Amino acid sequence: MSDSHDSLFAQPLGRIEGFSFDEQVARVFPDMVGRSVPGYSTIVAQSGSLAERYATPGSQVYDLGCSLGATTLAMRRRIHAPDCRIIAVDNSEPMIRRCREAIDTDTSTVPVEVVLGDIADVEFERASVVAMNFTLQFFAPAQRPALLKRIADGLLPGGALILSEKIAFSDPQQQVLHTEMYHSFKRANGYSDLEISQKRSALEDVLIPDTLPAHYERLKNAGFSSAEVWFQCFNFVSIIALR
Ligand code: GEK
Repeated sequence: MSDSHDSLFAQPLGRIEGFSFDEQVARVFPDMVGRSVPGYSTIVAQSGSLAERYATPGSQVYDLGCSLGATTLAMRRRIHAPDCRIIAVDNSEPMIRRCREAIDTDTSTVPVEVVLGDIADVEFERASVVAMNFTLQFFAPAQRPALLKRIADGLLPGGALILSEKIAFSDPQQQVLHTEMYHSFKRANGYSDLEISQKRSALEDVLIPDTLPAHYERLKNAGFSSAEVWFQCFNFVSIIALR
C-alpha cells in the first residue's frame, strides 16, 4: 500500500483516542475523505460551479475548514469575477502546510490567502460566497448559531453559503437505514468492519451531526432568506443557503 493510503484504523487499537486532524491524517487525507464521504468529489467540484455563479466583482470568498484546499482550488479555477480573493482557513497546522503547497503549485490566478486559525475568529467582510464543506460538524454545537449569524452578517446581499454536512435523523428507522447504507459504502471502498467501527468510536463526541430540520431552523434564525439541499447521498448533504 502506498504511503498515502488510509490504513490508520486497520489494526486493532487498544485505546481509541478522539479523532484529530494531525500529521498522520493530513498525509492520507485525500484517500480518507474520498473513500469516507459519499459524493465528496461532486460536492467539491460543484462548490466551484456555485462559486462561479455567486462570486461578485471585488468580493471575498471563504473556505472554512479548507484541509488540503480541494474546495479552494475548485473555486479558484471557476471564479471569473474580477478582483475576487479567496480566504482559506483551517486550524490544523499539518493541513495548512500542505494546503499552501497545493496553492503554490496551482497556476490559476485568483489570489488566495491561506490562514492557520480557528473559524470562530474569522472576520467576514464583503463576502459573496462562504464554503463550509464538512467542517461545522466538528465545531462546538453551542457556538454554531453564533458562527452562522456572523457568516450571514458578513455576506453581501445575494451572497451564498455552501454548507456540507453529515446529518442525523430524528426517526430511528431512517437513522439505522442511512447509517447501514453508509457503512456499506465504506465497505465497498475497501474499509474493513474493524476500520469502520474503530473510526466510528474515534469520531464519537468529535463529529456531532445535526438533523436537517435543525440546520434549516438555525440558518433561518441566523438571517438566511432561504436554504435548500442541492445534494444528498444517504446521511451526507450539501445545502445552499442564500442571504
Ligand atoms: C474539503 N473542506 O476538502 N477552525 C478551523 N478549522 C477547523 C475547525 C475550527 N474550529 N474545526 C475543524 N477544522 C474540506 C474538508 S475536513 C472534513 C474538511 C472531514 C478543520 C479540520 O482541521 C479539518 O481540516 C476540516 O475542518 C474538516 O473540502 O475530514 O470530514
